[in-house]
Amino acid sequence: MAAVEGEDTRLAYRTCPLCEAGCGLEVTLKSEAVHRIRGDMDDVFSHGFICPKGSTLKQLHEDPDWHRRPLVKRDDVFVEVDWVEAFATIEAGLLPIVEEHGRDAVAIYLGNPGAHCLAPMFFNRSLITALGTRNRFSASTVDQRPKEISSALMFGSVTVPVPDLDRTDFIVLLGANPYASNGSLCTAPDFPGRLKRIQERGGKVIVVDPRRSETARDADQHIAIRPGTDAHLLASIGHRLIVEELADPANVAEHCNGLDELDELLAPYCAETVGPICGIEPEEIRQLARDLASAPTAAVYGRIGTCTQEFGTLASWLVDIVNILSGNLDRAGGAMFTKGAVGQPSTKGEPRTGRGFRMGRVTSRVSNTPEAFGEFPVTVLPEEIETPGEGQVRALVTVAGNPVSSNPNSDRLDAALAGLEFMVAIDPYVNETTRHADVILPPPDALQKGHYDMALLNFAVRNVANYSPPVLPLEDGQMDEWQIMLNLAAVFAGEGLNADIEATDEGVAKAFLGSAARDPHGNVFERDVDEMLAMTGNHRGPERLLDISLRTGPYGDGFGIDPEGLTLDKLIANPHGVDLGELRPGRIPDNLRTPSGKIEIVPDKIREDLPRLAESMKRDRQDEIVLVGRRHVRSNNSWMHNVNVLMKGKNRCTMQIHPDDAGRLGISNGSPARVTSRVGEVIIDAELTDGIRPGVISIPHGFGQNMPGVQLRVATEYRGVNTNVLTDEYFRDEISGNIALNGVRVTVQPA
Ligand SMILES: Nc1nc2c(c(=O)[nH]1)N[C@H]1C(S)=C(S)[C@@H](COP(=O)(O)OP(=O)(O)OC[C@H]3O[C@@H](n4cnc5c(=O)[nH]c(N)nc54)[C@H](O)[C@@H]3O)O[C@H]1N2
Ligand SMILES: Nc1nc2c(c(=O)[nH]1)N[C@H]1C(S)=C(S)[C@@H](COP(=O)(O)OP(=O)(O)OC[C@H]3O[C@@H](n4cnc5c(=O)[nH]c(N)nc54)[C@H](O)[C@@H]3O)O[C@H]1N2
Ligand code: SF4
Ligand SMILES: [Mo]
Repeated sequence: MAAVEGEDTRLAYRTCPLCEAGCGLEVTLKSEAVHRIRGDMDDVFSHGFICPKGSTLKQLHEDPDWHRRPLVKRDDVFVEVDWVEAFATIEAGLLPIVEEHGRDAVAIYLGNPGAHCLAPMFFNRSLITALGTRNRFSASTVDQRPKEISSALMFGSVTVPVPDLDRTDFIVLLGANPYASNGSLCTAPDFPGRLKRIQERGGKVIVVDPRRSETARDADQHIAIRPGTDAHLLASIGHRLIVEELADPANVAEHCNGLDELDELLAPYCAETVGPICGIEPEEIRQLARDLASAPTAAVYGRIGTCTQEFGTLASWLVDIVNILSGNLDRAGGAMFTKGAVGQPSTKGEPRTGRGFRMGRVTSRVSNTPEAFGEFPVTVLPEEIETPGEGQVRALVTVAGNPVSSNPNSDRLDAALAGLEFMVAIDPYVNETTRHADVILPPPDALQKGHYDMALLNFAVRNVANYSPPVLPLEDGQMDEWQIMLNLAAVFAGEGLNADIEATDEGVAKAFLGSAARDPHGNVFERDVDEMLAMTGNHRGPERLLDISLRTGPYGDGFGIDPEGLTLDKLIANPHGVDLGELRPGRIPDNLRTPSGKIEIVPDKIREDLPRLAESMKRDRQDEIVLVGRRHVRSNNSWMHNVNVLMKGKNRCTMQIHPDDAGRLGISNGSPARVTSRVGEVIIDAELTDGIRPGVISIPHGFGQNMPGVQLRVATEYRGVNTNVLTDEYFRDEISGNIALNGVRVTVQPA
């Protein structure tokens, strides 16, 4: 914080928590009120870049619908109460359910903003442990779970390679539209600018997307693929690289198990067969393989369109397979591994070995769906609530999640939530989901919380560390998010309302230190926990845990061993971030955590699922109309539609349809259309555009706040519908159980 201009004006710096880009913001305050927010020109990573959402931390802070005090529902109406009463209501409502029906009767759902927020990142675990339920769910299974699984199977931990945007000569983006999303599982502020610079230095950008997205429009080549067929395309590229002897995985070959199996496994996917399935000319597939192989460096990158589809895990796996075959894995300009400052699994423990990854240790009660990473896919949440019997879910806790909007078959889930015996939400808003809650515990807004993008900086295209302290203090009556979480955990654990959360917090800190001190490969092996704890000074809560994680991480000061190393105080002294340099090649094999110490090229789960892919080639897709999603830069999943400045302009919640389809179906531009799937129906304005492939319609998600009981005065006025009324919880990726939001079969008629 530096003093500037007038006496009561000050500047503060804050990393934007809204999306994965993590842009640096410069906040100008006048008389302690937010005056202006713009890009921080001195940020070591974003250099001033900002999108239209970044400055709206001000509007979020001032939003009258963002609650500051707890809400309790009485006679169907939410009333403000103090914190003691809120926790007492939870104790009285939830504990009897646990006593009578056991801990599995309470489910927990963790939502997306929690991955951008320090308190949930550090203390979700405490909540889960205190709840002791097996019924754990998160937004990960409407998102990136297939990629997490494919990489964990191959590399032994969630070690996701990212395209080396700043050095690559050739990038293929599948199912990603970073011009709107600003990137995902690839943290890169100003992703669009980084793509343009690839072209400026003579490189090529190829976009594979059923829509001519904003990113596709500026690309050198756009391949309008049929939704859900990316795995076929990638298998075909892999096959081509092998048969034309273009494959050259030399740099990692000695660290791979099972490379030679690929010849046979990919054999069915010759371009002639696959072309008509993907709706791509066979020669275009062959040429793409050759271009990939001949580019000096190249990276293939797949995101939400390749994950949230029928073959999500196979497609995610094949992205890495093609990068390996083309010789671009773990190489400058290729697909590389970030080394985050807050220890990733791939920088902890013994290098080149580990326990590897296992899933399915338990299966869900109703449909026997396997867990992964301790969670069941959300696709089974409704059946777990609806189906009577021992272990039935009767209560729900949500943390930063809006499943009624973001999960498939929303009408079914919405009805299931209405039937719960008790529900608690840690959430600022009364929205589609939290209107079902009995108690809502609102966290402070982003400007009132410290921030470090712990999860996403592990997928960054540069190694960077940046911490932002809170810009504004809590108001009277507000509680910090981590204190909300620890108080709630105490209630769950039966410790009542007078639990000593300072002691719990210290216990967690000691556990962190203890685990670091037990790692013979770490930098504080056998050090004294109390001595290290004392060195964390006055930091408490997530800040103290962050300090510990930084100091015991790969760039850490090791509690005094390396005075140049990172500490939280060092980050506080560097408000524009600390640049730890470009990604370095040669991370393999040290970052592998498979039992074999090798990259498992064909994990069993993958081998078992490949026949399903082959079988799907027989399917007749000719007359289908399928649904895909899209994002807009002024929107953020479901929860920023209450920000007036972002919602201005023409209706964005439209059904994009190709004019040929529209003509055949009798639908005209701007007129309402009725879209029907196996599970539901919406009526939505049609937008005719030749920027979408025939046979495909696109509807963005996150709209449809106009439901009884929702208290969002801007969002409820917006003309939008919830596309997840159409998505089908039983149309999912086999291995992960992740929802297939893209490629959903629908019928379209004039309304
Ligand atoms: N059809 C379709 N559906 C999709 C997608 C799609 O592409 N198409 N995308 C999917 C993806 S990728 C994702 S990640 C999910 C997101 O799914 P969810 O995480 O379930 O939903 P969000 O819309 O992100 O809602 C976030 C909730 O967190 C609250 N919130 C905001 N800030 C905070 C905070 O600081 N603390 C707390 N405690 N709460 C906060 C908001 O009020 C809101 O209720 O949606 C998925 N759904
Ligand atoms: N402005 C904004 N930014 C966001 C978000 C937001 O809601 N708004 N959400 C954030 C979150 S939680 C996430 S996970 C990321 C997601 O970031 P991205 O993965 O970039 O997501 P989208 O922008 O939805 O782009 C997905 C693209 O996939 C295409 N697609 C659909 N089906 C298929 C298919 O089968 N194959 C192929 N090849 N393409 C397909 C769609 O047409 C679309 O253009 O964005 C994050 N950033
Ligand atoms: S791109 Fe993402 S991180 Fe950057 S300002 Fe926009 S919302 Fe914030
Ligand atoms: Mo997401």
